Amino acid sequence: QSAGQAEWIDVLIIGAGFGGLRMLQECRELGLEAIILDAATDLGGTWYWNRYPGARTDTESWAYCFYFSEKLNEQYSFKERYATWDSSLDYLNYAADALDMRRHMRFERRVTTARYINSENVWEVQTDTGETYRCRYLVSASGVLSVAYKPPFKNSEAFNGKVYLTANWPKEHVDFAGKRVAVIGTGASGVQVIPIIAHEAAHVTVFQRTPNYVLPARNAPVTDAQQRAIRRDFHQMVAQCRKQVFAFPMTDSKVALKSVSPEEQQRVLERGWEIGGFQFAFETFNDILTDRESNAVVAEFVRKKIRAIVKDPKTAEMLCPDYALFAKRPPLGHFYFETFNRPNVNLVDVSDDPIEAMTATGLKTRTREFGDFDAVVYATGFDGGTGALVKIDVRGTNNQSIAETWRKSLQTQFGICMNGFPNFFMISGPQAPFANTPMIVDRAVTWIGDCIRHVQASGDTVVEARAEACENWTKFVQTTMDMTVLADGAGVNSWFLGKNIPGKLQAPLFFFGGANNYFIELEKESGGGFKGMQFRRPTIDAAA
Ligand code: NA7
Repeated sequence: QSAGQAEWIDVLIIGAGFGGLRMLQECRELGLEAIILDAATDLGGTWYWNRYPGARTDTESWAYCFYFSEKLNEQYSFKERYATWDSSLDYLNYAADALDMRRHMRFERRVTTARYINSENVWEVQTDTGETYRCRYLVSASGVLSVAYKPPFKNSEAFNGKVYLTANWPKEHVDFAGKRVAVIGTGASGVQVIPIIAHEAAHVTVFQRTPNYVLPARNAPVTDAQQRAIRRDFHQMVAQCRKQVFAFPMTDSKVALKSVSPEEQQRVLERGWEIGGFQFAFETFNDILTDRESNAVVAEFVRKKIRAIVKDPKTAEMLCPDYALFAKRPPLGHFYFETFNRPNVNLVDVSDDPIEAMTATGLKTRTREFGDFDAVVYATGFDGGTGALVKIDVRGTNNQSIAETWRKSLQTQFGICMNGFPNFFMISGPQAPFANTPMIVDRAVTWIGDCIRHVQASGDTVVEARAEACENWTKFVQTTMDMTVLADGAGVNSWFLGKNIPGKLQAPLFFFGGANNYFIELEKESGGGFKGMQFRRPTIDAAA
């Protein structure tokens, strides 16, 4: 297809999840024509794909929303403390209809290439359906965790039973009744799916490589009184999220664990454990992520809880992590540890005896064989942060590819834009915070909108991050990471550091200096006239 047949659009957005929809809204305010392309058959992003039983948010539902319209949320009823995947989809569908967004979305189109043409200052984008688009601004809202990782076990086709991936769950109901099921992986997805499958299946064997600090979610229905309070306190909630280190609707403790007696430490932690959720980590003490000794006290508290819940001492020990709490992302559990007390559930530790191959009836580790399974569920994670964009052939000013660039070094300005890739923005790109996603998205999109307004006001048409600004942000991402126990993730396959994907660049994929501080940095940059950005006219190609 020649460029002559390309469709022109001011802004092309990749991905119809929270990020894409929020960006569409911003484009309207900017007066720019925008469309969203998505590979799925419908909107939803993460919540379109991750429809496994038990999938839900780990952020309170009423704070996992669009923040730009109080009215939008006023007319919506949040059902539970944590929204299930279908409730999240319901909310996104409700918002898309209420804001008449659907006509700007095109589905079943996977973006395959995106090329910046210097002389024309346009992005040319192609899809797997053979369409070509040309746009002034290209915005990726392709997701932080959208490319599923399935370990390449030998003979993976050999298994005769059913194979499921939590990150690409079938739309049809999967019936596990009477079935013998293997689940591989005990990250946030495994922790959610295991208790539900265990209720239904004849037997579940859980293959665990690294145990996790699973914190009790303490889910509950939202009562009418709570619903009224949610509506009444909307602005307070938004302000609270903006001030919190992970953009959650909670207030960070001002007390250091070290500053109080051991008795007081236990009392506060007990209370946090009862409240559940990430309040356990943030509303209790303020030095859990930064002080190794304080962290060790909390880690031991969780291990004691695991030993108290899980009746078989050997299983309990296998479930106890021995690294710093938060070196890996702690999942929220819905009776996760209790599940191991069921007679139809057993745990297999594969940390020193890795899974190597599939067989007709199950799998083989280096020294053992496990068979007799009707189904294998992979809950084995994602190629996080950079995965989705690396899959697209994105090329910047010198025809350099994003994948090649990131193989050598990852440098961005706020995880939003890069040097050498003009008029290209990422929503929740690598080096942005990993936190309450809709809030990170909201702040990033506000910044992108302001940046585009700045372009429009300046009379220039090209904007790109300065190399020096990207270097500075990258250093800041590393320094702040090193100040926390998250740096310990290097030893425990943390996907925060790219450690879970063989051959991937090992670097912090996220900014952990605090979502609250991130928002301040964004405002400083936009309020100060975007000093880290370069605004100019298009480069005229000498050969043209
Ligand atoms: P995670 O947190 O990356 O979990 C993946 C799990 O799969 C984890 O327990 C891995 O063990 C395990 N895994 C991966 N490869 C293997 C092999 N080869 N053998 C055995 N076990 C393996 O992904 P999730 O989907 O659970 O959660 C991702 C995020 O999505 C979550 O934090 C939320 O924010 C939403 P490992 O720990 O690497 O030893």
